[in-house]
Order: sequence, then structure tokens, then C-alpha cells
Amino acid sequence: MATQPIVKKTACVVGGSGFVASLLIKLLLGKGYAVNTTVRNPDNEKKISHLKALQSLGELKIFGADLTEEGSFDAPVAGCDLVFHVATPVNFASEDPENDMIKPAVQGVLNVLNACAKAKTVKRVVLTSSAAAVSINTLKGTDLVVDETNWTDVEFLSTQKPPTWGYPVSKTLAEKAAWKFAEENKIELITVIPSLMTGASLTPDIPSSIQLGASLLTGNEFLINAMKGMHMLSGSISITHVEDVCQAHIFLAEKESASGRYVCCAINTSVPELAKFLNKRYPQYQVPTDFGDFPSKPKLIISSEKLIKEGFSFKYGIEDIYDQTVEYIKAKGLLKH
Ligand SMILES: NC(=O)c1ccc[n+]([C@@H]2O[C@H](COP(=O)([O-])OP(=O)(O)OC[C@H]3O[C@@H](n4cnc5c(N)ncnc54)[C@H](OP(=O)(O)O)[C@@H]3O)[C@@H](O)[C@H]2O)c1
Ligand SMILES: *[C@@H]1O[C@H](CO)[C@@H](O)[C@H](O)[C@H]1NC(C)=O
Ligand SMILES: *[C@@H]1O[C@H](CO)[C@@H](O)[C@H](O)[C@H]1NC(C)=O
Ligand SMILES: CC(=O)N[C@H]1CO[C@H](CO)[C@@H](O)[C@@H]1O
Repeated sequence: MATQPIVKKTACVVGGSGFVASLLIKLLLGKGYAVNTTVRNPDNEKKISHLKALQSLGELKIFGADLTEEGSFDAPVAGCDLVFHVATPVNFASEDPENDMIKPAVQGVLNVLNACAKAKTVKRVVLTSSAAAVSINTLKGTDLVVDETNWTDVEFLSTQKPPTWGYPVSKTLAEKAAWKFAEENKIELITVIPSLMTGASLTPDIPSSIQLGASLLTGNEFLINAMKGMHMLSGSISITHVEDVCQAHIFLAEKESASGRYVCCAINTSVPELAKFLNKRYPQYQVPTDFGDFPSKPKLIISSEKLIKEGFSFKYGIEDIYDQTVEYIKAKGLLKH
């Protein structure tokens, strides 16, 4: 009997060591994809041990590449059908966001898309953007809705410079640069716009987004204040399970009819509403529920209607998201009992 050669689907994941990307790689390998991934330093055994462990699940090659280094994505992207650009410089405490986040994020998008244009095999590129690229504006009120038609107000952020302003500016300008390059070079681009993600992580360290999302449970005052800041700046606390976000990336990469931007956000809430929920579900952690006159209603909701209409369904609601987060941070020793 003649054996059919098995043609594997191929994907490149840019920035494989991260919280989101490492789970995305695991899911792609599980679906039978051959995967190339990039990390800044492939010799840093400690930082990539979780990626090495994934190599037992399928065909996974690890390349060294940096967002700021021209041409460094050419080799890993060559020959791939799909490219997932997940990496982004994250440094909320930066004194120089322009050089630490904004420039490298934009440069990274251009370097990755250039590699895709050169490869000639890439059918679709999926870029991980952020709710921070759609939801920040100077509007007042409640019950506002933002969706894929909205963009964060970069002018406001770069002139007022509220705390953490560099990150949303970097995400917004990087996504805009991606759309411009994709149009000029006829690249089929999809952007995924997730909210704050939590759940469990494969990474050796606990991701900062899980620490932020769990701050009301752990009682970390600095991070609780960061959540309040996030609520005030972006108009809500919007949360999604990391696995749903990864599944949405794959769904949109594979779905023929998909095009454009897609918000991916399961839950829209506020700091006081979230605290009330957590206090009731996990009474043992004594989550504070008195927030004085802090707004208990979010200013806006981030609508995933387009993604849902495309046929995607979220697997995890708020209960599952936090049950899994609690289990994970307990296992990591961040919660005592
Ligand atoms: N986590 C969230 O709640 C959330 C919410 C909305 C959107 N997002 C977006 O989702 C994506 C993944 O986020 P994450 O939470 O997984 O972040 P993460 O764990 O901090 O991962 C960031 C990744 O970017 C890589 N990176 C940073 N600077 C780089 C550079 N100059 N060259 C090459 N790689 C570089 C890092 O690689 P190294 O290992 O070399 O440091 C790391 O793999 C990002 O685009 C982020 O904006 C995240
Ligand atoms: C990975 O990179 C190598 C070297 O450029 C290339 O031959 C191969 O097609 C790429 N894709 C996958 C999924 O292996
Ligand atoms: C979102 O964009 C639409 C279309 O440009 C606009 O009408 C609406 O006011 C925006 N909403 C917010 C909350 O910014
Ligand atoms: C429009 C939208 O997504 N609204 C949701 C906000 O979140 C709550 C749950 O916390 C949902 O019930 C709403 O449907």
C-alpha cells in the first residue's frame, strides 16, 4: 500500500517564551502543527525550560531572534503557512517608554512582517494586539461600548502621560504600523485584541498579568492600586482566560472568512464588582469590598460580538477563570491556604 506523504501544517510563533505564546505553542502542537518559535536568548536554559519540555509533544524548533534586529525573523518564518506575532516589550516601570517599548514594538512588527513578505509561503499573520489599543479615551459616562472600530487616544496618552502610558501607546502604534505594512505589501493580517488574561501558565515564573488579576486575592496593595489605575484609565476591568485567547488566535488563523480586528474579551467588570464576586466565592481570602466612592460600574464594555458572530465561543466564564487562577497560584505558593 502506498503511503501518502503527510503534509504538516506549519506555524511560526514569535516570542515563544511568554505567558500567552507558550500556551499557544502547546495548543498548536496538540493540533498537529509543526512549529518554529523565537526567543531572544535560546541559551538561557532557565527561561526556556518550559519550551524545551513542549518539544516532547511534537515538532518544535527554537530560534534566536530579537524584535529590534533586522532580518532575525527570516529563518524561523521561512516555509511557514501561519505566523503568530505575540511578542511585545513589556516594561511598565520604564523611565523611557519611547525607547523601551514604543520603538521596539513598532520595529518588531515591521521586522516580522518583512520576514513574512520575503518568505512567500505565509498565508496569514495573526498579531496579538491589546484592549489597551482600543479602550483608552477621554469620554465620560457608563455603558459605553468599544469594539473593533475604536482606537486608543494616543494623543491624550502622549501629552498627559498618565502612569503606564507607554504600554498602550506601544500597542496602538504597533497595531497601526502592522495594518499599514500589511496593506502596502498585500499580507493577510488578523489582529486579536485581548483583555487582561489570567488562568494558569507554563512559564517558570508567575506572569505579571496573573499577579495583577489575582491581586485582590493575594492582598498585594501595589497591584490592587495598579488594577484601580487600569480601571480608571481603560474604563473597565476586562478579563479573559488565557486559553480562550490562545484558542481564538488559532480559530481566526484557520477560519477562511475571518478578516480585520477581533476583540477577545470574556468578562467586563470593575474593581469593586470583581472584589464582591471574589469575596463571596473565596471567603477564606477576605477580599476587601469597601472601595469608598470608587466607581462600581465600568465606564465601558469591550464587545466581542464580532468574534462570537464569526463562530467562536468562550469556554471559561468568571467562575472558571478564577477557580483555575486560585488553583495555579496556590500551587505556585503565592496563596498560602
Ligand atoms: N497578558 C495579558 O494580560 C495581555 C493582555 C492583552 C494583550 N496582551 C498581549 O499578548 C502578548 C503576549 O503577552 P504575555 O502576557 O504573554 O507577555 P510576556 O509573558 O511578558 O511575554 C512577552 C514576550 O515578548 C518577548 N519580547 C519582549 N521584548 C522582545 C524583544 N525585544 N525581542 C523579542 N522578543 C521580545 C519576550 O521574550 P523574552 O523571553 O526574550 O523576554 C516574551 O516572550 C503581548 O503582545 C501583549 O501585549 C497580553
Ligand atoms: C522552520 O524554519 C526552517 C528553517 O528556515 C524551515 O525550513 C521550516 O520550513 C520552518 N517551519 C517549520 C514549521 O518547521
Ligand atoms: C467607537 O467608535 C465609534 C465609531 O467611530 C464611535 O461612534 C464611538 O463613539 C466610539 N466609542 C467609544 C466609546 O470611543
Ligand atoms: C456586552 C458584554 O460583553 N457584556 C457582558 C459583561 O460581563 C458580564 C459578566 O460579568 C456579562 O453578563 C455581560 O454579558
